[in-house]
Amino acid sequence: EYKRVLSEKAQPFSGKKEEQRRFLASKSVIVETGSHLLPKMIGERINPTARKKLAGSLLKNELSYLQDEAYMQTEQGAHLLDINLGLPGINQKEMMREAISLIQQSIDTPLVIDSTDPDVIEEALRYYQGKALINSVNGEAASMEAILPLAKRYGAAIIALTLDENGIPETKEGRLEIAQRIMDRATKEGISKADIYVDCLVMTVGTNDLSARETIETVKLVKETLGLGVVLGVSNVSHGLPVRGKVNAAFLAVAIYHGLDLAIVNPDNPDITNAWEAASLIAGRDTHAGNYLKRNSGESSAGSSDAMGSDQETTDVEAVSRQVVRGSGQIVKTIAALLEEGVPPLTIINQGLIAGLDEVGKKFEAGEFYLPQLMLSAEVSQKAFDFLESQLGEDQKIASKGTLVIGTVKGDVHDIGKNMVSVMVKNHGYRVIDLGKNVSAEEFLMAVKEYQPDFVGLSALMTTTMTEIPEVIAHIRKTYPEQMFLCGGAVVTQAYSDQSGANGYCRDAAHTIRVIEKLKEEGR
Ligand code: THG
Repeated sequence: EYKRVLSEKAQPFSGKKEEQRRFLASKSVIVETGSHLLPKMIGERINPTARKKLAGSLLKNELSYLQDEAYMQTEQGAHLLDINLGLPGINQKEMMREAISLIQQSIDTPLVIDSTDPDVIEEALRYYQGKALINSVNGEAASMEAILPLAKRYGAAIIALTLDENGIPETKEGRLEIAQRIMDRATKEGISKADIYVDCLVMTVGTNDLSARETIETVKLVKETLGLGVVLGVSNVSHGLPVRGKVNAAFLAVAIYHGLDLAIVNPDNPDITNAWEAASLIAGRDTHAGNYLKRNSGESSAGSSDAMGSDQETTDVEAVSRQVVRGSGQIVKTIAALLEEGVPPLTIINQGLIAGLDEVGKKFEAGEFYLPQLMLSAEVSQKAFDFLESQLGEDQKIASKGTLVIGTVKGDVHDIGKNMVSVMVKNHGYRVIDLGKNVSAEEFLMAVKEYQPDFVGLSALMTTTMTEIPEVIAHIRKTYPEQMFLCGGAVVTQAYSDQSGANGYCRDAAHTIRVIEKLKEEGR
């Protein structure tokens, strides 16, 4: 059984879905890769050519430095570790065997076997427990003949370098052709397409302005036409330049946006790990910002626990409330079981859903939860409400606690805050009529006529549009002097709300619920 699963489940992504899922593994950790998943970092530091200190220790036959590097890179966020022991003057085969054995005794991180010598690669594969990644094979016949049968025999995945006896093609078409050649040969050998990662080859922008662009274009082309995984040795891009981290980080971000599966990087560099986190989020590869929040807020994402199967818990009403807090997709299943047991829907709503939302609201106000978590909980409880409604007969419909007409005032097109309020209020058992954004005073008036709401919510996010708030209130009160108003939005303050004649100022979605309940209490 696997102790940890570093990967996520397949998840929605606007880009093209891969045909097959791809995995690499140690004996206890599986890493799933894919252009819609978090890109995975391969720690590059076990490489004596580039790191003189490591070279020195290996020449003295000391492996403790190597072991420390393996451990530290894992701590710093590496999902995989590249093991390169290419150093004149050492018995590489023997050293590889010892290094693999030592590392996998103490560290769970799956390994990437980096050697040009097929004998060394085979020795590593024999001792490695898991699904390794071979770094690498290239388009030369001799390389393919030596490496591909090894990959097949040991069930390993391969990195396919897009170069051959003629060197590195300048253009993306040239590199694609080599990738295609290696793929054809590998599949003939019985290797799955899911086990091939194409290295599109990074060259320094220090000598050619367009080299990084060509590599990114190659990534796009390989993904589109071959549907293979893609890997890049990121730090090559800045060779010969000062302050290399800046260049590496920007390049990594662009590559991540275009679907890079694996990045060979130094995870000790915050430029790199920051770019990795943020670019993954921007690229839509970090579900509900789970990874970003985990690394930047102490609280882990609500949704991330799903993959761990921790939702298999007792079915009681408190479980529903915990699932709202966590944003668990299992909630409908739990509610179905509770209904089956005869628990009344209203109990599920009040002690489960609403209790959970209150908790989320508190965490948000305390700064422990962030917007993506609030959104996720709102989505999950909306799903739960819809399900509960669908299970009730016509005569049993849940009585609404009241009606809110809400909209963003004229001239203002920012509606994220308003949308949050809308969902939260709906989830608390109110009917919500959302008029959208850029809503005129006249449109608000028409809605009041039609729905006779308990509250009208006015949202404004800009200083230039917030002056609409008192105008709308005055306009409607000409016809409905008793109408209650709520207002809020980035620039709106309690003082401005009072001055505008609103009945309640709402700081955020969670606060809105409290304001509404208080106004209702007072109205009785
Ligand atoms: N593709 C594939 N494999 C690769 C590469 C690639 N393996 C090797 C290399 N490129 C990626 N690995 C490293 C490892 C260490 C360093 C860079 C790349 C490194 N470089 C510092 C430098 O160049 O300034 C040296 C620092 C030092 O001397 O300590 O550390 O592209 N498939």
